[in-house]
Amino acid sequence: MAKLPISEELIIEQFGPHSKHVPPGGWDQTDSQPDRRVKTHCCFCGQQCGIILKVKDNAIIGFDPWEAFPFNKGKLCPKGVKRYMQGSHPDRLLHPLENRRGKGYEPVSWEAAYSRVTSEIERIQSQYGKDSFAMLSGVSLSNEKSYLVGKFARVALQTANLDYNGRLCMVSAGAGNKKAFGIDRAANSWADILETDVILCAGTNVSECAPITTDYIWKARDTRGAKLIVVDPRITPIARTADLILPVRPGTDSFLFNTLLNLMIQAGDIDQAFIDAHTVGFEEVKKTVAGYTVDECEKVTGVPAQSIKTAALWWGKAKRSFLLHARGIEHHTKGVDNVLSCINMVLATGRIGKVGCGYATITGQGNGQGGREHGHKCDQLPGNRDITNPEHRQYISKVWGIDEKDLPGKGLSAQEIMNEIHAGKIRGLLSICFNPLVSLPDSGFTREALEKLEFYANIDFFMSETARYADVILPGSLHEEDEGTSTSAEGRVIRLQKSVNPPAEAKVDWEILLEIARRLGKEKYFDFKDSESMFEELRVASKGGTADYYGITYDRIEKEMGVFWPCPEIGHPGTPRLFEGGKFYYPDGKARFNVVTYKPSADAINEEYPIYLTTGRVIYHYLSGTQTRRIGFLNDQCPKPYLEIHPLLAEKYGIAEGDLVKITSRRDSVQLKARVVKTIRPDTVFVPYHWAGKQSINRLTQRALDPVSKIPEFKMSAVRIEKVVEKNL
Ligand SMILES: Nc1nc2c(c(=O)[nH]1)N[C@H]1C(S)=C(S)[C@@H](COP(=O)(O)OP(=O)(O)OC[C@H]3O[C@@H](n4cnc5c(=O)[nH]c(N)nc54)[C@H](O)[C@@H]3O)O[C@H]1N2
Ligand SMILES: Nc1nc2c(c(=O)[nH]1)N[C@H]1C(S)=C(S)[C@@H](COP(=O)(O)OP(=O)(O)OC[C@H]3O[C@@H](n4cnc5c(=O)[nH]c(N)nc54)[C@H](O)[C@@H]3O)O[C@H]1N2
Ligand code: SF4
Ligand SMILES: [Mo]
Repeated sequence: MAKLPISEELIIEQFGPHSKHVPPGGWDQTDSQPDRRVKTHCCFCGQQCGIILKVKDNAIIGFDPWEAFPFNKGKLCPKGVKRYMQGSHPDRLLHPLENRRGKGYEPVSWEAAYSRVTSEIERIQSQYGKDSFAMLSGVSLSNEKSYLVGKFARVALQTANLDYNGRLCMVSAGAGNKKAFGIDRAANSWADILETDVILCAGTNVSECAPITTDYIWKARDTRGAKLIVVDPRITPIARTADLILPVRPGTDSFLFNTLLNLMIQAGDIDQAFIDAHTVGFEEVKKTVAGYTVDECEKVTGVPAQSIKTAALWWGKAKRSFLLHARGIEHHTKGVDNVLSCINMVLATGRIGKVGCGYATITGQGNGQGGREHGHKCDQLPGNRDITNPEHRQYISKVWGIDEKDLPGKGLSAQEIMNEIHAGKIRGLLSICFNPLVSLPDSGFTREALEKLEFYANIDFFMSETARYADVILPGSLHEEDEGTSTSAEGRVIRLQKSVNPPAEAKVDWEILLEIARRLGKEKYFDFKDSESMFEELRVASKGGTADYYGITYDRIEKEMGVFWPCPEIGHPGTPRLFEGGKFYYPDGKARFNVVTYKPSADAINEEYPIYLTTGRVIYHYLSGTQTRRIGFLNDQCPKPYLEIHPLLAEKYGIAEGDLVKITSRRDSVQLKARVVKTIRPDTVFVPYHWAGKQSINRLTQRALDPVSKIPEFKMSAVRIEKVVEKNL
């Protein structure tokens, strides 16, 4: 049944305007003395900076730097500084709401909301089968909640179709890491960045997206003279301080990395002893990369030949090196290949598992690391176990007290779930901590899919754009309203402390899931009284898996300010640096080389669509923007998306700074103002993605997926542009 989502005006009328918000006690904090100071972590990115929240009554009124926390030592970026202003925002969802079909939303009792949710789950599943009801989750959630969601979907809903928003984020890196190393985590703590000589950042806007990492890179440069190489089609703030910029054409990274490796092999700059002792499969890779020449690389990637040679020389001759990458190389239909081509280079030079030598993908969301380990991925069970592996299934079934036959198998990934909703095969959806209407590609398609759902329940603390399509909205908890653990980009498991209670009738997220499970008759499997009891079960469930948390306890984390997994026993010190002594996580202890051959993007450039569009982030906003678009200061710095375009390309189309430009892909068009900058390739345009509706760049992106990781190709769409002549009104 098609539903009429309520209008923007109605939302504003009911929930108040965004961003015009003054916290209790006003902006001037000098009059308000806190009752308590709570040591916890930032709710936003995967750096998980330590922060001290100042609490008065049941409100966060400010923060202090937590200088003793070893990762950020008190430093914070603008989002961390302003995050405390969300809690008392007038848009905060305070009561369960029910959609009155075109007449807006009405508050209902929890009893009414719960009974609607459970009766719809039961109706849809009995009519169309268990898998016709799907669940989508997110990794802004703690480890405990991620674990609970995995168990809830498999045991309470008994559906195979559970996936998470990390599918749009960490999965190419995850699949590449597992294939090469047998484990999926940054190989080092960031302490090794400080000890290195060459740092290569591929497809990561470090200064805006992982701001504290900038500090590590700059320290290595200032104290050791470390060289910085940046691979990015844009000259981002970190690139402006680089020694060498490789301005790669979007989607061509594997060509570049294969060529770099070829040059190093030719120059004898590889570590044959390491390759022989600790790896498998080098000869095949060597044969393949032999076909990747500098001249060809220059043509395909657009990077000048001399820069390619310099990069190979610097990396090749270095004694110590550290490679960091993020979504710029991962958000592609061959994201996993791109990751593997980087890892091949790291392995061939043997610079991993040693002081100052390493490799890491920079995680995205707050719990982008822990959230990809404990079982809310469609193919995964806790401890990064495989849901198709009979032994893994047996082990987890035993921990959960269920019969292995009742444990669902591998389900569909996030985009595939949306495809099946669109096809009318999945009829019901429960989502928590995910805003797919803004964050999935091809949002016209996502909108059509959401309209087709027979029943949709959404757990969030704000009315996200996706929540507007829900039949029932359940008000959940902000980060500071619950406790638990999270795992940072470094692989450090840290403690989140509860600072305040959820306001009005809002509830802690996990309480909502436990109550639904109880009403579905599955209470005995969900006997949790608090986050710690969930963590205790998670420890056991992860034991013996590659992501082994068994030796980590709440107490230990607090005393040690974080523990690095794997940590298989209570007495184990944790593992800040993986692969020491060349020991990898395959039964034979060896790492795997993987043959990568360059393949072009799924969205071909041609005369009709001659320009590369890539998308990403700005420092002031976070993901789909539901949170940061509501924080006045952050929103004021960057209130709207824009089209970043080089002067040469702008001139070709008669576009000047501030002009309105229509951008059209094979899916749709949007109109945005031009920002003419010299810091981007002249064949490429960039748009940040944090906005919804007419301003959403995901109207233009494509649904094509990487065949292994199932990540969408956010970083490359073929588009055309034209100047819009604005009428004078
Ligand atoms: N301020 C802020 N910080 C964040 C977030 C946020 O929303 N806002 N989100 C967090 C999350 S979930 C994530 S995943 C991370 C993302 O962190 P990043 O991956 O660093 O950020 P992005 O902006 O997505 O993309 C990074 C860079 O990739 C480049 N790029 C585009 N196409 C290509 C290509 O084909 N090859 C190469 N080599 N580079 C390319 C872009 O120009 C961009 O500078 O940030 C985290 N931190
Ligand atoms: N074009 C383009 N699209 C992209 C990307 C890109 O680079 N370009 N990046 C992709 C990436 S890397 C990512 S990670 C995704 C992110 O995409 P999403 O996961 O959809 O983005 P979020 O804004 O984190 O949405 C999470 C929702 O959960 C809510 N939420 C946050 N914390 C909690 C919590 O603790 N409890 C509950 N109940 N709700 C919570 C927020 O209010 C928000 O509505 O977007 C992807 N989409
Ligand atoms: S770097 Fe990330 S974790 Fe640190 S304050 Fe900024 S958003 Fe928060
Ligand atoms: Mo992400």
